Parts: sequence; structure tokens; C-alpha cells
Amino acid sequence: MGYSLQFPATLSYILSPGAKSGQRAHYSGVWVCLRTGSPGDSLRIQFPSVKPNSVVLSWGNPKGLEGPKSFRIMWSSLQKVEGRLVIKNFHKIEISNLELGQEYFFSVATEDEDGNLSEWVTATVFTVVPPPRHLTKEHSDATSLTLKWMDGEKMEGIPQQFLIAVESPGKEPLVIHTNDYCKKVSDLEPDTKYTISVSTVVNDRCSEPISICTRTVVMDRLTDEVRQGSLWTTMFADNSVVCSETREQVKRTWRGEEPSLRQVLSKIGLEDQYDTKLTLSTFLEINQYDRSQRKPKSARAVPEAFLKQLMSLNTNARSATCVSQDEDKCNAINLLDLVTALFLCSDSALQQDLVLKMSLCQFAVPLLLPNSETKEITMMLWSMRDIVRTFRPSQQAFLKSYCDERLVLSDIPLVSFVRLGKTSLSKSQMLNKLLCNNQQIHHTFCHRSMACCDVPRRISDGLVEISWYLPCGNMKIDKFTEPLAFTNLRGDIKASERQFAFLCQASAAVYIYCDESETNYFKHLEGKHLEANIFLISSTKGKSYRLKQLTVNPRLKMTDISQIKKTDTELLKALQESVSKMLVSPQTKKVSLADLAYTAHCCQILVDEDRDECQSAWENASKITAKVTNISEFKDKQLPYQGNIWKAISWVETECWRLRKVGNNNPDNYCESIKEKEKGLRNKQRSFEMTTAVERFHHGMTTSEVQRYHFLKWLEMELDNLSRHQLSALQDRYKELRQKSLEETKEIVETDNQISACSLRVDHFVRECGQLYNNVSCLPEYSRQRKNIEQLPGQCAQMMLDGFPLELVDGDAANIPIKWISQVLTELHNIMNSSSKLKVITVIGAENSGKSTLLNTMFGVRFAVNAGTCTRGAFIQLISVSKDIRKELGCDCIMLIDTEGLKSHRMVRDDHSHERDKEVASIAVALSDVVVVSISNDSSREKDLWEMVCHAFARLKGVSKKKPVCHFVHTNMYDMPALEQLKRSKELMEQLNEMIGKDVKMKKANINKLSDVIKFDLNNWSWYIPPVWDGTPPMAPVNVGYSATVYTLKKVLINDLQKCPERGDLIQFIGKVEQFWKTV
Ligand SMILES: Nc1nc2c(ncn2[C@@H]2O[C@H](COP(=O)(O)OP(=O)(O)O)[C@@H](O)[C@H]2O)c(=O)[nH]1
Ligand SMILES: [Mg+2]
Repeated sequence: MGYSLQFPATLSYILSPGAKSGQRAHYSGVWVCLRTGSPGDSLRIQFPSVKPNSVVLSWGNPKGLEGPKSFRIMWSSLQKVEGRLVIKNFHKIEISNLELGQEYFFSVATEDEDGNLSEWVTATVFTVVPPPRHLTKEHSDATSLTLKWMDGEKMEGIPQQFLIAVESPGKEPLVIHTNDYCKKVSDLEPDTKYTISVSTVVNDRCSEPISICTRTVVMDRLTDEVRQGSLWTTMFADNSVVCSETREQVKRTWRGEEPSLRQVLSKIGLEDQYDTKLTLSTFLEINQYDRSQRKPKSARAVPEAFLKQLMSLNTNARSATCVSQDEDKCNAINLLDLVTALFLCSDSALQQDLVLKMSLCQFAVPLLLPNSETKEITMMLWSMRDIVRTFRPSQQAFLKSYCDERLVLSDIPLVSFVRLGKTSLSKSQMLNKLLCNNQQIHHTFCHRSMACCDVPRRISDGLVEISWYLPCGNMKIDKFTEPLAFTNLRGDIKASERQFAFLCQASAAVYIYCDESETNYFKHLEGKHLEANIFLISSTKGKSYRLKQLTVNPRLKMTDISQIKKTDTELLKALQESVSKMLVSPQTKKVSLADLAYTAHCCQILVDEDRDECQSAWENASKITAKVTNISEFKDKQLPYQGNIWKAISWVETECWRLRKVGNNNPDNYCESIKEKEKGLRNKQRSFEMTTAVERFHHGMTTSEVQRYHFLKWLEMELDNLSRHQLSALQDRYKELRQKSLEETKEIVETDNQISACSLRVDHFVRECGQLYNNVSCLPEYSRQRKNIEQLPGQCAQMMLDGFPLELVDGDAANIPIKWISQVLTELHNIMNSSSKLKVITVIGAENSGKSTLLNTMFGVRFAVNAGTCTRGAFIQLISVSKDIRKELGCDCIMLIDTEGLKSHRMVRDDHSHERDKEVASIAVALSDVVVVSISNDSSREKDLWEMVCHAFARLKGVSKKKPVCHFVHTNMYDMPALEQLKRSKELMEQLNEMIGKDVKMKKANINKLSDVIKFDLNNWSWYIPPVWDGTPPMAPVNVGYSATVYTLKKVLINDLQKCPERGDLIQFIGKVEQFWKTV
């Protein structure tokens, strides 16, 4: 409720419980000083919230003063009186439009009905100075480091200074003042841990600091070597490798003669993003590109086109988006340069997402990323953390079980391919052939013959890419029976010594392409200890090849291990044999990428995870996960609010209006008894405290903005690591049982329950926060705990903006925690500056029919895939609409609702869960403008599903006046001729109409045919979507047809949204949720 005054300040009233909404406070524009009268001693002023530009002040009720009363409030800064006003019956007020970092004096007096004024009570407060944001370490060596940050929120244009404190245990802290946004801190000790904090200073007032912890590197021997002038120095000493670049190379960089990175970046329009970084949310935003994809006309349009297509898992993203060289020579950019530039210009959330999507498309992903300007090389461990794959090595195939692994944690042999000098053979093409299972070769590594790969590389020499070979357990298909990782170094090893040294220490085998005449190069390796087996693919003038084994210890020696190979095919065969032979050897080095971080450090390669926000976030997350030994015990002890009591409350709460078990009782009496029961349960729930785990969760969420994303991601991954193995076995069992027979109800239900008990996800923590928030009013008003809990909705709103879905309907308890959801969405509305007009797309349908996969592919979001077996809830995610098409679309954002699957009758337990499924589907449908009903091609349960869907629509008629637009999507459909599709669609329509016609309830509601409840366009109301995978997973890339069909559907959905009448914003949406939940 905003209220404008002629004062420089605006204010808004915060309703106290007794006040009626809409009641406005009386305000007198002219200030008259009245004589003092009634007592005012209980008017102690408190400041429940102090922000940079506003404060909330509150005070108690004056003792002995009954009846209506007014308060006079006056506030001033050091310079002048800033504002005055009179309000009636409120005890709390927000004063805004204040200046940050200023001292303000507030005075309040009571005025009774006769106009007598109490004594003034005063209090002073300083408005907050916002801390700086995005503090990062740009560069560091043994004795210095460079920091960079941005100014705090709303600080643009305000004169400010920054205070830097550099602290290290046992040393005097170093304090530096600066006016810049970047600072080099020198004279540090090597190999020492430092905590560095930066605060904003305005009017001599300091903000809260933001800090990072970091460790300087071990004394840099590189510079010594360069100083001594040795051209090529590679030292292998007790397992650590230090390499140097040539003095010339270093000098050139110093003189700034190689600005190729900046040139490339500015050519593709990313010059600013090198510093400010692209974010995930920028690419999820719906913009013109989503309405009509087009081939980029200039190099500047390439990054967006590539990223957008990658987000929708288009396996043609690489070639389809490049500007052809024929059209414009200076416009073309090498694909590897594009990938390198994008990774250098993305923040860590986007990097991780890119890698995940690239790996689903079976594109190789960056392992070592070079920065041609700073000469830094970064191992992209964090970026790869999110890749989880299911595969089946030969042993598992025998046991009929799968391995479900987070790849960076699996011990998998690494096989590296590098080149010395120039060779005519394309090692990338050879690798692609090694990686593919059949004749159809997938371009995992891009190679010269691909479009845009023949353009000269400018910034990607030294890039090492990685891709995995994972067996499916079928001997007829698998080329290798064990998992393998292949890496590929771009450019000559002579120019990438650190990468080469790393690969020699990290790999099981390194294959070096080289010409016979260049083998002298290896002389400097003589006597060194190399972990990898080194093989040469040595050619004589590029005409014939021979595989040789290279040993360097004690003396350099080359042994032929193959006959001369004249053709590529012969060579490929020899390579495959060599790799297979290595795989079966028990001595083969197997190592996880996570463990290779150490090797990277030894080779002077940075690791992206060393960034301080990432490390601290990990520490915070692991404090929680380290305590989990038994998941269901942990949930009972540490997340008690959402346990059985909440389930019971949910049941009684809804029972009051649903009267499921009223029987022959008088409904009024029944309700009374239910309410009594609810009261008892609620009291019991209130006796819980905020547990350590939730406190830590709160801490992790609130530490800092950059850390929050990392914290949530770490928590998500670590929790997944704890439960994945057990869960995936149960899920396999569940699927198996379902396929076997629908009658094995009991066992299915049991497995379902077990899955539920073993699940522990971030959602459970958020759920707990919701429950705590619902009960927050029982805590003392100014307690620390209450303050913490009251921050939670804001944090969760941020979490949604970070790309994490929010649970709308708690699937386990079948309830919507309304108070919590309302507050989170209200905070979201505020964060979006009240521009939250929305339209809603919902997906409902059978469980495991690929609903979440569909939404994820369509919008690039991250709904949980394969989670539909245990919960029956609904999740929401908000994506923003770009400003230039908001008017056209009639909304500022799109809400996606992903519902968990509808289950069929026969296997449902006797706890009204069938009813709950319908309720969840109904509310989701009632809230939406566009509904997608997904149908799997398993027709056995279709009838039940239809019944449920029809019921959802029918109920809708009772609660909502408008009909949603509806699309029916058949997923996992192999090529179906158009005629057959038409026939099927017709049949489906008839079936649905018939079902509706027969239903007595529907008849009563005056529903006779499908079009009475939903809108659809007969030309495109039913869709046949090809299977996701092109081939047999795990080696299958995403099907081009899948991605293309999903994209077409997306365009249609967005068009449908455009045609839907505008609706309100998030605040109105909350109202609708509440209203529908009670009526469905
Ligand atoms: N083979 C195949 N698997 C799919 C397809 N779509 C989804 N899946 C897999 O089916 C499982 C369930 O998918 P999910 O999207 O979670 O289904 P939901 O329960 O309907 O949300 C996941 O393992 C998906 O990878 C498809 O078209 N073909
Ligand atoms: Mg799902």
C-alpha cells in the first residue's frame, strides 16, 4: 500500500493484526505542536528493518490508553527535518526515500482523542550502506593477487570509496583504501591462506564486508626459469611438474602484442562480457529469437544463436549457427574459438549448464580452458560436476545392474590425443570414429571438415576437450566394454607444454601424432617419470603410419608395436586394439577428474573450483551432508516439521472443506472435531525448534549472493551422491515391476514408499523452511530465530531466479503451504520491481512420460527428471520475457508448472492418493493459460489417464470461467506417417468425447464434449514427438527431430499465450492459488 506525501519521503503502512485492510491512516499536512499530556513511556522505538533507503520503525501500545489513538512521527537528518506525519492505529511504519549511510533521528508521540500529546520518544538509526557485489579474484601468483568487484545495489552514481582488509592468521591485517573497482594486492607470502574483505564507504560509514578466502600459490618457478633464459624448461620432480613458456612469449604478452582475445570477443559482440560475464538467466529469457529462429547474419549474432540452440539440445547447434565463410570471410569464426570465448565470458552457473547440455548433445566439453591473454589455463572441474550418466560395463551387464555415476567422481582411465608439429591426419575425426558405436559417426569433437572449423583458430590453441565413451552393456553394440574418457589437445604440444605435462601425468595413455622427423623433440623427456603410457602415431611424410611405444626412463626408446598402416581404416583398427588392450590390463591408471585437481596445480593449471565462493560454499554444504548417515533418520531428526505431523495436518486441514470421511455424522459437529484435532497437531508441531541442519541451510543461503548459487548446487549434488545409488536401484525395480504387471500393486506401493523414504533433495530443506515460516508467528517477535526465518522467503525467491524450481504442491503431504508460497512469490514480485504480469504453461500427464524432459528442453529449465516415482507434487519455475516483446505477449514472465505423474488406479494405495493426483492436476490446470497433456506410448494405462485428465478439466469448469488452450503430446513416438497421425488424433478425440458423454457427473455439470472444457486448434492440437535419444543411450546424442519438434511446439505455445487474455501479476496469482485450492 503506497502513499505519496508532499514530503521528500514516501511511506507505506504495515498493517498490524487489528487493522482492517484498506484502512488509511489520517495525515495532517500542517504541523501543530501540542502540549504534552498522556504517558508515553511504553513507546520504545524499534527498527525491525533497516535498509539503504528505508527503515521500518515500530513501537508498543501506550499503557493505560484504550480506544483509538494517533501517533505523531517526525524524522530528520543532521541537516534538516525530513518529514512529519500523523497515523492512526498503526504501530509500525515504513519510511522510504531516505539516503543511504545517513544518520536519521525519529521521534514518536501519542495523541489521544482530545488531541493531547505525550512526550516525544526518540531513537536514531543509520541507514545501511550496501556492500559491494561480485568480489572475484582476477589473477594471482605467489606474492600478489588482483581483486575485482562491482558497486553495491542502488549505488550507481553515488560517490563512494572501498576499504580492503587483507588478513592472514598470525599476521597484522593490511588495510587499503581505494576509489577503484579493482586492486592489485602485492607483497604477500607464497602458499599462504588470506581472507580478503571489501566494504563500501559512504560518509565515513562502512557497509558489511564481502569477503573471499584464497591461497597464494607455491613459489612460481616459471619466472625464475624465464629469468635464467632457458628457452624450454620442463621439470619433472617428485611428481610435480613446472613448465615455462619462452621468454619471448612472456614478453610479447607483457607488451600487449597479442590482443587476439579482445579482437575475437569484440568481433562476436562479447567484449563487455569478459568482465561482466553472461548469466544463465539471460539465455533463458524468452525473446524474439524464440519466436523465429534464423541463421545469424553477422558474427555478433552467433553466440546467442548457438547458446539458444544448445539450450534446446539441438545437436546441429554448432553448424547451424555459424556464419558461413563463403558469405563473409571476415565474419566467420572458428567453432573452437566460439566455445572458448563463450566459456571465458560466462559465469560459473552458465558454464555448468553449457557443459551439461553439450554433453547431452554428445559434444566434447572443455577440460582445460586456455586464456590467450593472461596465459592462464583453467581446469573446468566445477563445470563438469553436474554430469551424471547411466552406463553398464561388462561386469555389470552380467549382474544386470547399471552404474549411475557422477562422471567427475568415477575412476575412469583417461586416453589423450595430442599432436607434435603439423600432421595431415585429423585426430579429431579419428577420435570421433573411435567413439561411435556404428557407421553413423557423430561429430563429438569438431574437425576440419565441419562447417566453421576450417577458419584459422585464434584463441583456442591449448584447449583440451574431453568426452566419454560409456558402454551400454550390450556386447553387440559396445565398442569398448569399460568406460573411458578421451581428451583432445588442440594445437601443437610445443606451444602447450603445461597441458602436455598435465596429460602425461593424468592419462593412462597418451597418443602423439607426429612425423618421424620430429621425434628428436622427446629428448628432453629422457630420464623423467611419466605416469602415462606414451604411444606415437608416427608417420613418414604423412603417407603411412606406425604405432610405436615411447619410453623415456632410463633412456629414450621407441619400439614399434604395429605394422605399417597405409589407410585411415587400418590405423583406426590398430588404435582401437591398442586402447582395448590397455583397458583390460590391471595396471591401467584409473583416476577421477576430481582427484586430478592436484595434478593440475602441480602443472601450474588453475582449477575453477578453487574460486573462493565455490570453496566456502562447499564447506557450508558439506557441514550439512557430512551429518547424513541414514537418510530417513536424518529427515526425522533434522527436518521434523514436514514429517507425519504435517501430513496429518494437511489431511485435517483439507478435510474441513472436503468432508471425505464425514459418513453419517453431522457435518458441523464433524468439522468441529476436525478443527480440534488440527489445533492439537499444530501445537505439537510448534514445539519443534529450528534444527542445526536447517540453521546451516539458512546460513548457506544468506552468506552472499555469489555463494548462494554454489551452495545450493553443492548441496544438490552432495545429496544426490548420498542417495543416488540406492535410489536408482529402487527406481529400476519400480520400472521393472510396472512393466511386468499392473497387478503387483503391493510390491509397487512398497517400492514407491521406499523411494520416498530414501529421497533427500534440496526441496526437502526448502519444504522445511516453508513449514518453519508457516509457524513463525509463535516465536518471540524480535528473536534471532524469527529474524532468520523471516529472511527465508526472500532467499527462496532468489533461489528461483538462480534457476531452481520451487515446490508449489507438497507431493508427500498433498498440500500447498499457502502462507509460505505467498510470501516467496511476493518477494519475487518485489525483486522484479512489481513487473510480474504472468501467463502460465502447465504440463500434466502420465508419470515417466517425459514431461519434465519436455519442459527442460523447451525452456532450458531444470525440473527434476526421473523423479516422478515418489512424489505427486507440482513445481513452478519462472522465466522472464525480454522487454522488447513484453507488450506483444502481454506478460513480463512465464510461469511453468511441472506436475508429477498421474498414476493409474490399480496400483494406488488406499490413502486417497488417487484423489490427490486429480487434485494436483486440477489445480495446475485451473491456474494455467495453456496446458500440455503428455501421453506415453504405453497404451495400457491410457484409459485411466484420460479419465483423470477429463475430470481435471471438468472440475475446472466449476472454479474458473475461462477455458485453457490445450495440446496433447504423444512422447517417444517413432516415425509415424502424417496420415496415421491424423487417424490417431481423430480416434483420440472420439475416445475423449465418448468418455465425457458417458460420465454422469459431467452431464450434471453440462459438459458434453471436450470443447466444453478446453480450447484447442484442430490443426495442431495433437503432437507426435520423436524419442529423445538418437540411438542407444548412453552414447546416443539427443535426436535432432526431438529438439526440432519441441521447438515448433514451443513457438506454438508462445503464440497461444499471446492470444490468451492478459491476467494479473504474481500477487493476483497467489490469490488464485488460494481460491482454487479450496474449491477443487
Ligand atoms: N527412451 C526415452 N526416454 C525418455 C524420453 N523422454 C524421457 N525419457 C526418460 O524417461 C525418464 C522420465 O522422464 P521425465 O521427464 O522425468 O518424465 P516425467 O515423470 O513425465 O516428468 C527419464 O529417464 C528420461 O530420460 C523419450 O522420448 N525416450
Ligand atoms: Mg517429472
